[in-house]
Amino acid sequence: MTTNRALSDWVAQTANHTQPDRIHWCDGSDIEYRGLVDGMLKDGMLQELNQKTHPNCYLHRSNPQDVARVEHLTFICSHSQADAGPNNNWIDPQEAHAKIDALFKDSMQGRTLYVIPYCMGPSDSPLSRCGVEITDSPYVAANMKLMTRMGNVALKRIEQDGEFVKGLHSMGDLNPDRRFIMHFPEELTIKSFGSGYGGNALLGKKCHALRIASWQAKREGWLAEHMLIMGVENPQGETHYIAAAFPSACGKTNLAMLIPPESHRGWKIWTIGDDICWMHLGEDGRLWAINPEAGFFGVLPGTNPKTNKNAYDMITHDTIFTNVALTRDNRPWWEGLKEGSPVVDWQGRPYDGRNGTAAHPNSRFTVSAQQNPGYSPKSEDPSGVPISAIIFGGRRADVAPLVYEARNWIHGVLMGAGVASETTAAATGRVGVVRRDPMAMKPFCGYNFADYWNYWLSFADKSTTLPKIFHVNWFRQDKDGKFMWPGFGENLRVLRWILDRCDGKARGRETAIGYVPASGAIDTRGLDVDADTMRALLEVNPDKWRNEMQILDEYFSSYGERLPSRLREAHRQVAAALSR
Ligand code: OXD
Ligand code: MN
Repeated sequence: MTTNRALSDWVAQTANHTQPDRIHWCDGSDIEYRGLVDGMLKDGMLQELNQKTHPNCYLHRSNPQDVARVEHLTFICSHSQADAGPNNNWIDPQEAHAKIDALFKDSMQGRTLYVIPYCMGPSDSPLSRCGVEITDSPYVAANMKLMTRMGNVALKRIEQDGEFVKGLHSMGDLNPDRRFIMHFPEELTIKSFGSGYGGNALLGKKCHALRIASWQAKREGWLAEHMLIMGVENPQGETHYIAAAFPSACGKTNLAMLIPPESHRGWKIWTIGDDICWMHLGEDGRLWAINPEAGFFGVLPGTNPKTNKNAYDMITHDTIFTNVALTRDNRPWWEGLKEGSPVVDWQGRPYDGRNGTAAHPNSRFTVSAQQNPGYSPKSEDPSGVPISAIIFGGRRADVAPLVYEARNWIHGVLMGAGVASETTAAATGRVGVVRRDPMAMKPFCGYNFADYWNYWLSFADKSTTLPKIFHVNWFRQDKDGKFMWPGFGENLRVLRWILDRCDGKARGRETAIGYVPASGAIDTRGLDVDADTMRALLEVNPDKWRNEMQILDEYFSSYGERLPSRLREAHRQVAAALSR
């Protein structure tokens, strides 16, 4: 089926080990997708939704024990434990292979083995990289068709390039005690067993495009980041591009698809990507970004025409819904939809409000990016787009101001390394506790964070035209627990200040932690946010910040001697400024 010997040998060995009934090489065609869907409708893996209101939309109900990423079962198996770092779970690669290979033995009996060649990024871009996922899940194959450039187009490139990331996946019996997501960066290999959940099973996404790619990027001189990419077009028709990192389920998809409010006629937002960003240093010293993905695997709760009209519109057809509730007329439903009401919950039980939420808090849609009304044609540009500003953000009820700007690249790396956020339902575990999530990469960096920060810092030596770095917090609350900033479309006002700062046009006020907008520098005309609230949103409280820097210091010390001295020094400077 392929001229690439390494690939055909690997498929043969895997089939021999896992003993599937059939082997199917995915070509990526629409006919093939239809066949996958029909097969799953027949065996109950998918269920048809109301085809009048939602043509070609289907519901998948996952095993209730398998609804999110499982960070405690995710491992980076580099040769040296120090290379994986305190930020990752680690097992010796030999031991890891032995452990997981034993689980794969005969695991595909009675099933079809799908070979899925995929390309992360435009298939003609030198910035793209390919992979092949072997899986026994038709749900994974169908999702990969929506999420990546999949099939013949990728196989052709693999045959030209020779190199590809190997990803082996089997559902096993979905027993959480026999579930592991293992990464072997030095071998460009992923092995994932026992979960069908997107982040654990669609191996092109978190496993390849972040964990393996972050390691590969360091080796090759680029950056693989957990960032959305968006274009902001002003009324003069000029578009500037922003890359923004937020922890999971903190609104990256909403920001990437922002609809300008009424007060901002003439502005337009273009979406390049909502989750992952690969950036390369161009000859002009700027960072050029591509979205390696071709689709969205988005969080549903909270999505409605007010919060994200483009997402709401794009998922009315040709979409796979996972773990949503159903209305009486068989339409998908989730909390925050603001229309209809559920009669069946995400587990297929009659909904009576007594068994928790109707949709799972991490219920998802999978859809091709082409369906987004704001999809940027630049997403297909092999050169990518030049990034003017990098934004870091977290979900913080307190401490972090609405927006502030780093003094320089090194300070910006400190800002990114200091990201902390309240946890969400995207991963198993408690929701709402503040945890450190540097660059929003805590679950996704494929190597030691100390080395990763050092690598980020090294860009300061390579270019003088890097993007400016900012931090935002849309989630600051007042003493009654009410969000102070309206968010959503109004976030454009903050993006405008950011881009104007990049252009040297907006006023900033220097504080110990960086520049915040000077009074009146953020346009609040027509907004129901008074001057006192604005002051509170931009407040930098020295006591709270001294405490924040102390906690960050303790966190940094867990990286020991490997912590880059430039980061230590940047931290010392901010701490000193706070004590003045
Ligand atoms: C995601 C995540 O699914 O970050 O994008 O969990
Ligand atoms: Mn994500």
